[in-house]
Amino acid sequence: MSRRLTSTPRADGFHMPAEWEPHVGCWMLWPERSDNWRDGAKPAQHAFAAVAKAITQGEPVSVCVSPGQYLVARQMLDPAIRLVEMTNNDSWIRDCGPTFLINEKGQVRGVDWKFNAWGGLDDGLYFPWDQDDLVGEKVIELERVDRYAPDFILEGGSVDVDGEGAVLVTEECLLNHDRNPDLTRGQIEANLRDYLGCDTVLWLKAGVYRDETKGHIDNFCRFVAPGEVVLTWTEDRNDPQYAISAEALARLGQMRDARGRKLVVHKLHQPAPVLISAEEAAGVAPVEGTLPRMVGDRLAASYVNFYIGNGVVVMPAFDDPMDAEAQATLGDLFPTRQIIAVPGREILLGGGNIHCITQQQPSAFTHKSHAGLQSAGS
Ligand code: KQY
Repeated sequence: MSRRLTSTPRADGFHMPAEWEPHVGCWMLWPERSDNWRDGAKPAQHAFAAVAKAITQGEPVSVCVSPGQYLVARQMLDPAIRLVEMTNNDSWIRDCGPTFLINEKGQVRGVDWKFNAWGGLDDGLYFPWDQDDLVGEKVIELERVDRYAPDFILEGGSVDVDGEGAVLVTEECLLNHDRNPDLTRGQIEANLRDYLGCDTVLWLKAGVYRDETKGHIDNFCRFVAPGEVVLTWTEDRNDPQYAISAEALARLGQMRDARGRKLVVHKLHQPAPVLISAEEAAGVAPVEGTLPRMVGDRLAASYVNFYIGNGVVVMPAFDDPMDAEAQATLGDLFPTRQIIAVPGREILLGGGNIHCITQQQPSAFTHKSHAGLQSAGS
């Protein structure tokens, strides 16, 4: 059974662990809408299947799929992957799914945020989003964990935690008029503290150039260890990304995390600009209310959009000379994990990448704080 709780995770001793902590599994949603994914979503489905297969090397994967796509997905996905029938509007479970929390006693709970498709009626990316808004609650119920459901619009890709009290966010996203226009910066910070169990909110100004989420941190700057972050980077001063990343680097240099550490910043050089081709644009069915895909539009390609799974890091590749450098950097940062590069262009064409289509479920019983109890046999 899953109860709706009216207290807060912070008051109850729960917090969001870092992504590199152990997982019991990973959740995904199956893409199908032809107004966002080209060619009836077939190329994207192959890309999602490759991501799911890579993650299964270290943890079980559950893919939620609409009734009409069940047999298609079953045939395309590795047999080890669990399929769960679930109505949806699109496939970005990082953003519409739950955020799982843990406590020191080996318990897990979920936060079921409100979701408005990255901007609601004002400038959301599609309409409607009502089924996506139910995904968090449904996943939490399937896992039979208790649920917090704050009156707060938040996408999982707009926050990144170190599991030790710090959360990274951007002003471009969290303070955007299209998310929680009635809340002040202070009230938004209070919600992050209360529902992620964090102490320190670290604000960057903006995210990746032309990111349609309007500033998601998970495409721009992420924790890779306590006190260490990766930042998307370019040396090309004529690229609009340069000023954004340089400004972030300066801010990061002034910050201290919740434990008082200065941050070490690792640069991940972006690939050459990825532009939508004529063939790609022609493959998307334009629908009123869905963000159109126009020839020549630049996509927010970034290597920062990787998933940290048990034993693996799954990163997007763009068929670019920088792919190998990014893979080597991530290998240095995660020396105990296999770095698996999966083609990311088809996912990027839909507006995000590997991190955006995945949602980890942490394992409280293997959490470091619980290790003593475990070895004592309880
Ligand atoms: O987290 C993301 N990057 C999701 C982007 C949504 C795109 C919808 N077209």
